[in-house]
Amino acid sequence: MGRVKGHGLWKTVPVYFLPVIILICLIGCGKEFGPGETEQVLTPKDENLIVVGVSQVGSESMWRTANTESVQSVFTKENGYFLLFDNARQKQENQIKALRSFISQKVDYIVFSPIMENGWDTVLQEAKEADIPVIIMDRMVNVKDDSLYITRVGSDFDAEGRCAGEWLAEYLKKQERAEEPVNIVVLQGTEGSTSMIGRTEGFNAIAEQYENWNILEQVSADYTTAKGHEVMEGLLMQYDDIDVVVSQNDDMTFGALEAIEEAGLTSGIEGDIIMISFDAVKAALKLVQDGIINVDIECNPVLGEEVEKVISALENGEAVDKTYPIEEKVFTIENVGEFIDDRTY
Ligand code: GYE
Repeated sequence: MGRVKGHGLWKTVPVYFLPVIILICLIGCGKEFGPGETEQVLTPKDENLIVVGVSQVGSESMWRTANTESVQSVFTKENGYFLLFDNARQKQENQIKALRSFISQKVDYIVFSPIMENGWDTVLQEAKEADIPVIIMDRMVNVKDDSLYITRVGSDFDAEGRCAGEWLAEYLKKQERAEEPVNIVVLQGTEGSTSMIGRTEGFNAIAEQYENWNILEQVSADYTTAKGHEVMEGLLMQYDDIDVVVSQNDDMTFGALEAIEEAGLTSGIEGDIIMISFDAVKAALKLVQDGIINVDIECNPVLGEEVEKVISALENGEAVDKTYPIEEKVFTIENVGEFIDDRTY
């Protein structure tokens, strides 16, 4: 009674130990990690590896996948690193959990791309108290004390938004539509994220200069194709006179293009709607080449190498800058041919 039936050792194992045994097996066998859970560090110190905890936003877009690959290809054992990678699946609470787990595992560095700007003061203070340098990648944090992070490696999203506005102004001029009323809808990225805020503010700063530009709506579609489709479908039902769609990433653009087609409309150079996109992943550049997307503002996801340079500089006791700007281009049918073959993502 009260014992597992069977032979040998099992006879001596009390039934109430079973859940513990199952748990040990699960921890031992599992390779998949849920949100906030990270792979266990075994003995990286013995191997003299630098332990880097990376907290990623999610896998919402092609840009994000390319960014993840860039980080994973740099922080390898061959390069002297032990990478702890966590995917927060677009939830800030998962990201906070991941950061706390990195702190308790005493990683050497934390690298993270914050889902949204606000809400990081406490956990970053904890990292600071644990003496763990934090490097912000891609989106930014809004913290009172900027000593809570060492540096940020990422794009100037405001400049990207301005590029989109400036391109539109030039395009309308060339088309001799500069004086006509222009109705614009904006598909925004994840609410409260730096890339969404910057691209919105940058574009609006240019739009304000043109009285005939009329922004009908700015709606978040969370940087995904599914939401881009859904939001665009709604907008097309609401308005029958949309001239321009500004979609803050390519994935939402793909969804919006589906909705436009379903509504019996066309986009691009010869189309009914001018399509402006951001990121410039290869699949979108093909659509630029085909004249379906008018312009794609580049946002470079290949940030791993730059982040690694910061860490090696810190390892060598060198000073690092507070920001690392990234160079970016604007792609239209005129220049896309020169670049598309080299695009790896
Ligand atoms: O544009 C989008 C992604 O923050 C720059 O996030 C990043 C954005 C990127 O999911 O595709």
